[in-house]
Amino acid sequence: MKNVLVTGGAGFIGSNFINYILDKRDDYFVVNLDKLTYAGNLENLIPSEGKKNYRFVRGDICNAELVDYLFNKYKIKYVINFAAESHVDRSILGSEVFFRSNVIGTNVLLESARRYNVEKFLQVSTDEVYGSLGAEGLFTETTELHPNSPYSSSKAAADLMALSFHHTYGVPVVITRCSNNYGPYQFPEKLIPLMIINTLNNKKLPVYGDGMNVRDWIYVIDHNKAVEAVFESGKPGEVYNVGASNEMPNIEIVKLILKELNKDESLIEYVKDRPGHDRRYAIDSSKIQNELGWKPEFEFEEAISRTIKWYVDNKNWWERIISGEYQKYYQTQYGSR
Ligand code: NAD
Ligand code: TDX
Repeated sequence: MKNVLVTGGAGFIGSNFINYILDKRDDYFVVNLDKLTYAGNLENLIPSEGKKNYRFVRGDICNAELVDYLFNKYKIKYVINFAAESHVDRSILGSEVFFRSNVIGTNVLLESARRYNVEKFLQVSTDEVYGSLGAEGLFTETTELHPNSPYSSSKAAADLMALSFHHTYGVPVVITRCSNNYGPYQFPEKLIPLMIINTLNNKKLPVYGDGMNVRDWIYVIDHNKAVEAVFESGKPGEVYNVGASNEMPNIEIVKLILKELNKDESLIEYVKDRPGHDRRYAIDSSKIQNELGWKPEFEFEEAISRTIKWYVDNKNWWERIISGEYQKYYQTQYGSR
C-alpha cells in the first residue's frame, strides 16, 4: 500500500486526480488535506466518498503541527502537492495569500517530508513559471524561469525551494510543469468554465485585450495521467513539462463555446487587458514522452465538447458556486456587466 498525502484534493485538478486514481488502483491509500478555500468543494469528490482507502482532512498546509501529525498518524511516505492559490487575476488583486499557501505551505510540507524520509514528493507546478513566449518556440525544462505574475512567481519560488530540498537533504522531489487544463469541476473564474457559464446565462463574455493571447490546452485527465507517471517513475531532482500541443488564441476558444451552445457572437465584449498579461504559452513535452512513455490521449475537439456538456448537465454544481462569494469577486474583477 502506498500511503499518499494529496494536498488540495478538493480543487479542480486534485479532485479529478483522486477520483481517477482511486477508481483505477487499490494500492494507494489517499489522505486528502485541503483547507476548503473558495476553490475547494467536497462535491467534486462524491465518486471517492466512503472508499476504504480514502480520508479527507480539512486543514491548511501552512499548519506545521497538523501536517506533522498527519505524516505520523497515516505513516505518509508519499506527497503530491496540488494545494495552491491558482488564479492569476486574484493574485493581481492581492498577492499575500499566494505567497503564504504556495511558498510557505510548500515549505511546511517539504520539512515534514524531510523528517519522515518520504519516498517521493511531487510538486505540481505550471508552465507559467517560464514567463511568456513570442510568436515562435516552446518551453522546455531548461528554459530560464521568468515568472511575470504574483501567482507564477510564487509557483517558481516553490519549485526552486523543492529542488533545493532535493539538492541539500536528498528529498526525492519531482516537479511537473503543466499547461492550461480544462475539464469538469473547474472553478468558473478560469477562462473556459467562465465563458461556458456566462453563455448559458446570456451574460457578456469578457475577453481581455485583443483576445489573441495564446494558451496550450490539455484535458485534466491527461494531466493527471502525467502526474501518475512522474509520481511512479520520475527521477528525483527532475522537472517534467506536460502539455498536449494544442495552442489556441483565447478568442477562438470563446467563439467555439458560443458555436457549441448555439449562441451569437454579439455576447463577446472586449475588456481592459489583464496587467502584465503573458502573450503566449506553449509546451515541449518530449522529455516525459521519451523518458516515461506518457502521451496525451484526449483530442481537443472531443474533450472540449464533453466538457461543455458537463457544465450544461451539472447546473446545480455551478449555480451553488456562483451564488456565493463568487458574486463579490465578479463585481471586483469585471464590474457590473
Ligand atoms: P484550484 O484553485 O481549483 O484548487 C486548489 C485547491 O487547493 C482548493 O481545493 C483549495 O481549497 C486548496 N488550497 C488552497 N490553499 C490551501 C492551503 N493553504 N492548504 C490546503 N489547501 C489549500 O486549483 P487547480 O486548478 O486544481 O490547480 C491545482 C494545482 O495545479 C495548483 O498547484 C496549480 O498551480 C497547478 N496547475 C494548475 C493548472 C490549471 O490550468 N488549472 C495548470 C498547471 C498547474
Ligand atoms: O475573463 C477572462 N477573460 C480572458 O480573456 C479570463 C478569466 C481569462 N481570460 C484570458 C487570460 C488568459 O490569456 O484567458 C486566458 C486563460 O486565463 P485563465 O483561465 O485565467 O488561465 P491562465 O491565466 O492562463 O492560468 C491558468 O493556467 C496555468 C491557471 O489558472 C493556472 O493555475 C495555471 O498554472
